[in-house]
Amino acid sequence: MNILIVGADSTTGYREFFENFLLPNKPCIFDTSVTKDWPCRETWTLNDAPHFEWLKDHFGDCKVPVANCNKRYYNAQQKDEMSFNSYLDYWIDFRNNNYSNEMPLLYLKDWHCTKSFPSTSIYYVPPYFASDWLNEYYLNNPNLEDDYMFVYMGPKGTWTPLHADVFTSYSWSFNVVGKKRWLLFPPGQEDCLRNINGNLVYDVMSMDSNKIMEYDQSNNKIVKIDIVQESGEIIFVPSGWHHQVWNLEDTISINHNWLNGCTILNVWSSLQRELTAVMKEIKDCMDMEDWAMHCQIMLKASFGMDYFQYYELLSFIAEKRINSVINNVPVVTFERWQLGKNHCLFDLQRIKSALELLINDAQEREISSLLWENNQAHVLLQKVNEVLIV
Ligand SMILES: O=C(O)CCC(=O)C(=O)O
Ligand SMILES: [Fe+2]
Repeated sequence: MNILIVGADSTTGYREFFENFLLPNKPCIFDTSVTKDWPCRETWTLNDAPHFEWLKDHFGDCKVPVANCNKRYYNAQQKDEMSFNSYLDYWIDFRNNNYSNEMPLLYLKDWHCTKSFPSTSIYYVPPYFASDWLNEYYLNNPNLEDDYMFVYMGPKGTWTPLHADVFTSYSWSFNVVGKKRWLLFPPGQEDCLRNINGNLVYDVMSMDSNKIMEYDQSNNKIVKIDIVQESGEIIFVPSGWHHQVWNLEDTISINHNWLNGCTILNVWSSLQRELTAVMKEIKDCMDMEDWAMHCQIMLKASFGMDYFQYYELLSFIAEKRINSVINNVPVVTFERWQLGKNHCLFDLQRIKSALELLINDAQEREISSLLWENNQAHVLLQKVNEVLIV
């Protein structure tokens, strides 16, 4: 059963987006009006195709991560590094060879282009995505040398297997040029998209021909959104929605993974579920010294984040919001947007719930002393409560 995606444009207000999409966790597509003054729409494109010369001149020498769409590596595609110049040479060659099956199908993915070229003006983060704790945390901690702001580029036919985003985060994705087909499944529907071993399928098209796209094994209709995103449009992918994506033409896109107060408890549930799974997997070694620490290391490897980092993120955002409310100064994100007092109080409410859940869980698992010396988490919770009470 196809559900329709709702449209939005530059007249959509932040509050409208917050109430209609962020809080209810529903996808939407913003039309081209939102991105009309973005520099990359001019500089990165020529005659509705990638501007290969410009891209080579500006970024050619750097190394980029490239996935081979025909080589599976666990539930993703095998990735290697190559120089951007060689990747573009391959792409030009592939186009000239009419996208021949004889050639590999290479997709440049998860490239931290803005981080590598901070002084090149490429795009502006729209106001709708300004409350982004993940990138706020990383951009303010440059020593961590990471962020969740990416560029994807690939010829017609490149694709991304079925997945939900890292940490159950949101993503927003903008087509600089080209078209993408998105299949989006609301949370829970992924249970209809498993193979006989209970693992998520890698490619939904590999499932029992088209039938699986309409009905599951029990003959229930599968709910999905099947949509083509045009050049200049932005799609908002909500938290925990599984999706598979195809480039229908030569396509360049820019995307961020992000999370905030609306979805932090989803992130928490996934983190907690994953730790439980890890503990179960290695319960045989429970007597081992440092077992609890070992579980955190495995959690970091499988989920991308452990309890230490989750707490760091909460505490960083909490301190910034507390400072903002007490000193009456807005929080500025992406050097552009100001989060006012109400926003900060909303964030603190959600951080309070998240901290309470974390503290209780750590107590139940008897890992509080592993996570915190001197009761830091309680002290932070107390500070948050004091600001919320005033
Ligand atoms: O564009 C793609 O190939 C995948 C993008 C994606 O999965 C996302 O933005 O969450
Ligand atoms: Fe994704």
